[in-house]
Amino acid sequence: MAELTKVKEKAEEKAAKLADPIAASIDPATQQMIARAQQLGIDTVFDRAEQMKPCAIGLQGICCKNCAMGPCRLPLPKGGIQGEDTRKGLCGATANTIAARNFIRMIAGGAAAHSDHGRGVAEVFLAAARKETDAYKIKDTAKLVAVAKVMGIATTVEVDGATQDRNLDEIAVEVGELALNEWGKASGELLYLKRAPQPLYDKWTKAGVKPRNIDREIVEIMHRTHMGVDQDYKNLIKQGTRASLADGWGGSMLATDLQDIMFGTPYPLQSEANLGIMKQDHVNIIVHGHEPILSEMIVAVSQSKEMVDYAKTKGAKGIQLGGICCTANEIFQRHGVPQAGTFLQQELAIITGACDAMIVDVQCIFQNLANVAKCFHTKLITTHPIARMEQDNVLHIEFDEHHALEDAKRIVKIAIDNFQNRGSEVMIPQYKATAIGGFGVESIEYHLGGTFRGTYYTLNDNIINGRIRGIAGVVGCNNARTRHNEAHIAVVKELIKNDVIVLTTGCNGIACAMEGLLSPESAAVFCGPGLKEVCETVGIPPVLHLGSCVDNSRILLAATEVVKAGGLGKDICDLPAAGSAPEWMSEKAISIGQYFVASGVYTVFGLHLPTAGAPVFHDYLSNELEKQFGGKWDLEADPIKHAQLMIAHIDKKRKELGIDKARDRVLMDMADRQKLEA
Ligand code: SF4
Ligand code: MSK
Repeated sequence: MAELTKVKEKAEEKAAKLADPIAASIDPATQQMIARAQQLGIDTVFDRAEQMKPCAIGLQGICCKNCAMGPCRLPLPKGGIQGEDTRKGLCGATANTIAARNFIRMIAGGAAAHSDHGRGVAEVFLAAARKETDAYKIKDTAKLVAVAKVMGIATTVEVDGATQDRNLDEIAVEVGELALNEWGKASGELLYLKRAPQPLYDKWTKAGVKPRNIDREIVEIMHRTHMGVDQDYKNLIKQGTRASLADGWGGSMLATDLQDIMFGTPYPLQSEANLGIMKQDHVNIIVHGHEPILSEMIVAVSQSKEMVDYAKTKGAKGIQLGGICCTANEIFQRHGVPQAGTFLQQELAIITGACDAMIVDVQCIFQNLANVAKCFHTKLITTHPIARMEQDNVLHIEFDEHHALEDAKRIVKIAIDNFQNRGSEVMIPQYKATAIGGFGVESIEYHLGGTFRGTYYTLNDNIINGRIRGIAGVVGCNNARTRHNEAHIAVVKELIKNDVIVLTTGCNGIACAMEGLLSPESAAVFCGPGLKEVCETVGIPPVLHLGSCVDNSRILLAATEVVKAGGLGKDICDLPAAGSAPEWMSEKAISIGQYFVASGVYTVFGLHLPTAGAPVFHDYLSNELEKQFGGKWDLEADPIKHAQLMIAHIDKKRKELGIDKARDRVLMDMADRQKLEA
């Protein structure tokens, strides 16, 4: 506790700059834990956001540090640009060039993160297919065959004139090899681009943005944005588009498919969300990060009788597993493991004093976790070779698919052994909500599709008749520069109130779970009459949880299925649909935003965009991209206006499709029916 005293002293020095817990989050568990941290003298991201303000020039995307003659900073003149924009860096780079370079470097970072995750999955998949590991298996053979067909792999053979199913092991090896090849193949284009509606594929061809392989597009961004290379913001964003498509229709989509085949395609199941899922009398293990390669093994081991019995020998009643960030989404959608919290709650999970181990892999992990863990008994364990921490209280246990179960056992055992070391500083906030997760392209088809048609017919029908006004994908992070979860929840509630069904992933999914919006009962409370009727008839929540950040690819495929089912246009951009990231913070969000836009989706971000300092480039993202792909970027920090922009776009599309009148009729019919019932 010497460490705790030291941190307390430091925090006292800064006492004036601590966050106001109520202003920092809408979530009572988070408010309680921020106050608890402050009482213990431990700083959290909420306090640090008070103590350090962002750089206004960087925020607008107009600082270049791509060579040692800079950083060159190009602030907007007071009163805005009058006449010609004469701002330039030492080399002459304009604000548009600088903002475009920075923007596509963010895409490169985001696409690299998703795609490297995907590559890791593909490598483990191939090892499983070749039976080089006992820990990972091919679980969903129906999805294996479906994916093989998409990849053009034969799934049947002719034997003596008769057609027979091919050996699944052989198919799996071919799928693994072909998938892995997508990262570095020498020629051609990504295999999955053909999954898009034909008009969209044709737009990509015309614009010259079809990705050649995943790695190449990311590397090319780094080359083009090197000092003195690409100096045309239009050409720069063209490469940004190509790399983002390599993410959405490449690395992320492959990650989702291969994970589903290995770990099971999600189907709806019930769980709980928020810090209150942690239990005082259990060993609490929190898994945080992104890759299910790790978390799947931790789930398997911590649920084993051997480990539960072992926990009991140490005085615990059992093992409580919980997730943070997208790892939470992964194990929630496939196993119903509760979600402990969103991105901004990671430090707070340790500050409960009841976290016996936090196991992390890659992405969205605060380095400050190590400092917080020092104040408690918590074992912080890094597991990935590319993501280590310098602090000496962090254990590194490298996870390897060839001995994954042994690694997982070792880690879970460390957590159990640590249970007895808990101090008296335990405070678990008693807040949690019931949540249903595990929706996907397949389960939406099952719940909302026609039983006989096997398509999205019923969903389309309900959109056409106006009970469902439209579809929104609301996704993405928390950001400590705005009140935790406020915009997430306000945007989603405004959408469902207006009969827009919401598909959610990432930390928005966890925020909605914490708020009770992933329960079917929430339809009666929060939805407009049309959506409420559909949800109650089918028994689904108005907000469908589709998984983690890489699972945004499920939204692309669900939109494609809606197009295929007919009646709502010929391309994704024809649909009454919109995308949103109300509290974004990561580079991955920019990559996702760009591939949504390039797939025809009107996409609104909250907070700000790092393009405000380059109005011409900003305008290009908003208006010119729409001419090429039918989708466009927009920005609105106010959550209600943000949702209203999406609804206005949905209504515009309904009008273009000629189904705007149907909605008026349906709502009139509903009212008439209610009158009759009364
Ligand atoms: Fe400045 Fe040009 Fe160097 Fe960027 S590349 S830091 S704008 S000189
Ligand atoms: S975890 S990328 S904070 S959604 Fe995928 Fe959440 Fe954003 Fe990380």
